[in-house]
Amino acid sequence: MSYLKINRRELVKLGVTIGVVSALGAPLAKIVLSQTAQPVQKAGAAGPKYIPIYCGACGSKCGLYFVNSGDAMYIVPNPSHPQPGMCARPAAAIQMWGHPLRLRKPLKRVGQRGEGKFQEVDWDIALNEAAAKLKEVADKYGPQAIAFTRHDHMSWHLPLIASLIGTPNVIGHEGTCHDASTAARQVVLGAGGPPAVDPDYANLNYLLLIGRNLDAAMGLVRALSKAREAGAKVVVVDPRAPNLAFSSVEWVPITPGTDAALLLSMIYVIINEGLYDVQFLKRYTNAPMLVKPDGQPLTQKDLGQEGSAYLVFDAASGGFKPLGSAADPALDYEGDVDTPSGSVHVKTAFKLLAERAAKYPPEKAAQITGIPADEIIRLAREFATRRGVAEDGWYAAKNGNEFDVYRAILILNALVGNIDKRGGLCFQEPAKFPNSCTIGADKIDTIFGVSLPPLKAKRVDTMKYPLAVSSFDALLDAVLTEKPYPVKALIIVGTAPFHRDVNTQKLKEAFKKLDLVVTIDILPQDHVDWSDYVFPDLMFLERSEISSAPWTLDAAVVYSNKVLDPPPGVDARHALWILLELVRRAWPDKAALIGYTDRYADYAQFEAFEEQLFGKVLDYLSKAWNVSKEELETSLRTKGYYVLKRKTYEVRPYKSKLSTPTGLVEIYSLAALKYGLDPLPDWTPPPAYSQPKAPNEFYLVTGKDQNVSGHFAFTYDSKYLTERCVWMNPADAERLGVRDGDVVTLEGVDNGFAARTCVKVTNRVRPGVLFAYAFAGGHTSALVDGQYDFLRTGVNPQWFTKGYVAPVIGTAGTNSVVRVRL
Ligand SMILES: Nc1nc2c(c(=O)[nH]1)N[C@H]1C(S)=C(S)[C@@H](COP(=O)(O)OP(=O)(O)OC[C@H]3O[C@@H](n4cnc5c(=O)[nH]c(N)nc54)[C@H](O)[C@@H]3O)O[C@H]1N2
Ligand SMILES: Nc1nc2c(c(=O)[nH]1)N[C@H]1C(S)=C(S)[C@@H](COP(=O)(O)OP(=O)(O)OC[C@H]3O[C@@H](n4cnc5c(=O)[nH]c(N)nc54)[C@H](O)[C@@H]3O)O[C@H]1N2
Ligand code: SF4
Ligand SMILES: [Mo]
Repeated sequence: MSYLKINRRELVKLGVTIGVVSALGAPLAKIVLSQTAQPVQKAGAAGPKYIPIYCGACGSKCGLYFVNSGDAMYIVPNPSHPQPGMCARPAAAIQMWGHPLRLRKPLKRVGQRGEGKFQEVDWDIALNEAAAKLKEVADKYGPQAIAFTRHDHMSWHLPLIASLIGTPNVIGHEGTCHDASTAARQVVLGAGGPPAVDPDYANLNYLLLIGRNLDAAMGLVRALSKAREAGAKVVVVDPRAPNLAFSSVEWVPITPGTDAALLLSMIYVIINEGLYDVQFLKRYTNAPMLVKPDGQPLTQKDLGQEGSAYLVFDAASGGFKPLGSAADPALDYEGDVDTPSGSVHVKTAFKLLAERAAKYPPEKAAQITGIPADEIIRLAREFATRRGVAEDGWYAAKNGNEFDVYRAILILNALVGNIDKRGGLCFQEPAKFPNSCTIGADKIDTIFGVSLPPLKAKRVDTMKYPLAVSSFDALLDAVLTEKPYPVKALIIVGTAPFHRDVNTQKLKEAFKKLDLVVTIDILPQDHVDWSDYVFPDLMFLERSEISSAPWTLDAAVVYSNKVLDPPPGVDARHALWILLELVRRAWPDKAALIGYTDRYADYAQFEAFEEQLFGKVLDYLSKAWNVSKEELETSLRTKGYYVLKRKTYEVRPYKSKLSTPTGLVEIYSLAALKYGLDPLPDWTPPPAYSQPKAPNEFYLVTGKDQNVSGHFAFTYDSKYLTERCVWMNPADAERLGVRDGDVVTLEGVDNGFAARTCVKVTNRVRPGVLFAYAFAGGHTSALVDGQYDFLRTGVNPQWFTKGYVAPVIGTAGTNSVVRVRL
């Protein structure tokens, strides 16, 4: 198709000038819309031009069309896309694009860190100065003293950028997001991040959502609606009612931090009533594995035999057999085994799980969770008899005890044998999407085909939290204590630490101590005020991108076309260019290793580099899947996606082993044991905060819904759509004498921090609990002007957190306990 050959820069020409007024009547800056008049349908066809993009307003990457009808621009869902949903945020994307507060020029700090005083400087000046400082830090302390933090944006590129510099420290958001659920998926299922396994939403019969609201991934909501039309039941367990609870969904309000007690109690009921899938447990899990009193599995070595296989008791032969080879492995064997060093008392992992669950009979769990015992019994029976699937978690950093919650969730799915079956908890077909670089012990392979020297240092976070994907708190420790080694420069790309991370005070101390803070963002978030150099980035409509599709069980790649240039007055540049320019200006020889030369100092030339990189990804995928590069490219650019492989059910663990130590679903986790953790889940009172004691002390829980995210908070719509008051149950309000709209003081019980906020009295939150949206309130940047003062109202829930981080897992606790003063 000929239009594919046209340079995209030529496609994105500035065209019609339209004054835009938002749906809510708020005046916006006069917006000049780019006329990306490149038709996606055949030349000559009438009507609007649908250009496939994917949404960049959160990490879900829902498939959308950017529509240019000639005199209007809007965004609609792409119904044939593997992720065909759309929420309120992309609806406001054009508003975001022309946002009056968008960062417009590179900024250089002129006041103290935290003051938010800047002067606008030229790109060359800002890049040269920041690069010189980076080089100075690397020369003095070694390249590992430079660290990056990120969310999804640039997460694919940053390992390569950091590897060029020679630092391992790319430390993302996961410590306050999915570290705990990912660690659980890893040890129980041998799987990775949130999309690696997911409920088969379209085909499930009964869905249990625990602390998950689904406003977060619209494609899943669409898929789930199919199942609900066919009669599926949905239960949400949450201290507050998320939007989903406005439909026929059952809302089970739970006391925060007690989910593991509920789950273990459900496991207790299912085991006690014999509602579990015996064959699945025997064949595909390590439930029959025999465990010694010291917690270690019994092996052939213990019996003085050759080999090191884990052993089970085979009821068919009456002897001990290696796990996986017994005709009838007993689930509930317990007995004494003769070994060369004496008799050892062993029990099956299943028996140990049953004993653990027996600590939580429904009456006991009811006291802990606040959910009546008969409801727990009903939920357990429904779950087992309706072949339920319990969602495996996304945002998991709430109370500090979530590793056990998510292990118990995965075990619950395994108990009813609903793993990788149609309608069950399924493994995603891997898209085999390439990495920008693969970091090995003796070399780093890059997508450019060149290898880089190995890294000399280890990441400061995974040294401390070996099961973490990332744990930003460890980076703050390295800054503050210079241990395990000093970190002196931080580059913050598309993430907002003051609203993301716990312990605001510690964050400020670390910011003060750093030699260099660089921010690449689109808006004046709080941390901008603490930065030395601020670089304005493109927003997602202004760049093209390729990615694997996260929220489908199929293997698919998705593509987003660049559809707009930055509006006039916004001199924003691609974050990859900014990062590569920092590298090139500090270490031209290192940048040259991947062919990034001074030619690209001219930003107009950068698109050629981007195209080259896109070509490398296409080459890789076309080889990995044996599809023609042209077919792939055409589909991506014109449809926005390419489905590489449809989901095939019942492969893992039935036909291929899992990457757990036993190759099976591990209800008894050998990986946890290795790290000195309890191999079975248990409930512990939430370590992230002190329990509320006085009548005016409340749990403060947080979350999102479709109107809420770090940058949607900045839209004028958000002023009206996003509640910036804390939610309080009417019973509590009456007891305290608080009326709807009253302003109260919240005081952190663990850190004494106090702030004023209004109260929304609503029965959408459980008694004893307050709810506040993440990211929406309590913004502090001096660059937020009067028209956006609503951003300063409400509280930032992070202010009240203790800063707890769970050992080994690295997950932080974003919930807290606050005292309400009138
Ligand atoms: N609209 C919107 N969508 C997003 C994002 C966004 O910022 N805005 N961000 C994206 C990201 S990064 C992620 S990780 C996903 C997250 O998607 P989800 O995991 O669905 O996360 P939340 O939307 O925060 O929902 C968490 C829920 O947990 C509840 N909760 C808090 N404490 C407890 C507790 O102790 N027990 C139980 N059972 N529930 C509790 C909260 O009330 C909240 O309803 O969303 C993604 N999509
Ligand atoms: N209390 C509480 N804390 C939480 C959560 C919670 O629910 N409650 N959620 C947790 C979770 S799940 C996560 S993932 C983290 C998320 O925390 P963040 O990563 O801070 O959240 P985002 O909303 O993704 O932040 C987006 C940042 O990127 C910027 N941005 C948006 N688009 C672009 C772009 O195109 N380019 C660049 N360079 N910047 C851009 C925004 O201005 C903002 O600074 O917060 C965690 N912290
Ligand atoms: S859930 Fe909403 S914000 Fe996230 S990618 Fe989908 S449409 Fe965009
Ligand atoms: Mo997240």
